[in-house]
Amino acid sequence: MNSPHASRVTPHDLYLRCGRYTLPLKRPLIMGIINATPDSFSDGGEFFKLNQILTRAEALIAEGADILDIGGESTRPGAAPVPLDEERRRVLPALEKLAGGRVPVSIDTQKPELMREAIAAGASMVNDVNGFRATGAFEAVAASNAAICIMHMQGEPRSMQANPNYGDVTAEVRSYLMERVRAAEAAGIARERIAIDPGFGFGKTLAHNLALLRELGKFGGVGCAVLAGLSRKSMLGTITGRDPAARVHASVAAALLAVQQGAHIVRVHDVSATRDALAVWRAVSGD
Ligand code: HH2
Repeated sequence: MNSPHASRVTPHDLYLRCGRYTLPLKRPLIMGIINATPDSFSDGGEFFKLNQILTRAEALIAEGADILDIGGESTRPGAAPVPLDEERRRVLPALEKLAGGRVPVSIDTQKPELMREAIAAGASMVNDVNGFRATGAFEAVAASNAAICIMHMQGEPRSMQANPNYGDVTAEVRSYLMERVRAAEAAGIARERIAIDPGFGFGKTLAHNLALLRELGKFGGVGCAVLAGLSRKSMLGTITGRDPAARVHASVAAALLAVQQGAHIVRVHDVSATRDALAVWRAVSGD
C-alpha cells in the first residue's frame, strides 16, 4: 500500500459544489448515514419515525458529520425495490425539516422523480447507487446546483452478489465512472458538482473490494471528489467474523485506509469514531 503522502495528493483548491454549500476537499469529509427504512427503524407511527430520523440527524451533526445522506430504499444485497410513493413518504418530510441547516443534506435514491422532489425540498446532493442510469436521472438534477454522487454497481441489488465478475476490477470500475462523468457533463453537470464512488460491496467479491481499496488512489486526480462507503459492510464481516452492529472498529479502520488512499468523503454510520480516527490521521499527516 502506498504511503499516506504518496497517494493523497489533493490540490488545496479542490472543492465540491453542493447546492448553496461549497465543500473544500483538502480535509476528508464525513457523510453520516440516515436510513429511513423500516428495517433500520422499528415499528411506530409516521410522526414517531420522523422524530427518530430528526434525532439521528442532530446526533450525527453533533458528532461531526459534514454531510447527511438520507435514504428510503435499502440497497443491501437481496433487497426488494421500494415503490416511489413509499420512498417519498419515508424521506421527504425529514428532508424538508433538515434542509437549510448547518450541513448539506444528500438524498440517496435511484428515482428521477424523487431526485427532483428532493432538490425542490432543499436537498444539496443526490447520491445514486445506480449511477444515474435511469432515464431522466441526469436531467432531474442538471438544472439545479446540487452535487451528485455517481456510484458503480455491477448488476442490481436483488442479484448483484450472485456472481460478480471482472477482468481488472479497478480499471473496469474506473472506466465506467469516467464514462458516467462524461455523460453527466454532457447533460450540463460540471465536474465541480460530481463525486465518484467505486461502490464497495455492490456486485463485488471480497477480493474485488480489497483491490479497489488498495487502488483507490487511481480514482483521484480527475477533478471529482472521491467518495468511499465501507461502513459496516459485509466485507468487514467476512474479515472480522462480526455482525453489522459490531463492525465499528473495522469500519473506522476501513475509512482511515480509504482516506489514506485518497478518498475525500467517507460515508459512515459511526461518525464520532470516524471523526476521531481522521483527526489523528490529519495530525500525523500535517494536513
Ligand atoms: N452504500 C449503501 C447505500 N448507499 N451510496 C454510496 N454512494 N456509496 C455506498 O457505498 C453506499 C451508498 C449501502 O449501505 P447502507 O446505507 O448502510 O445500507 P442500506 O442500503 O441497506 O440501507
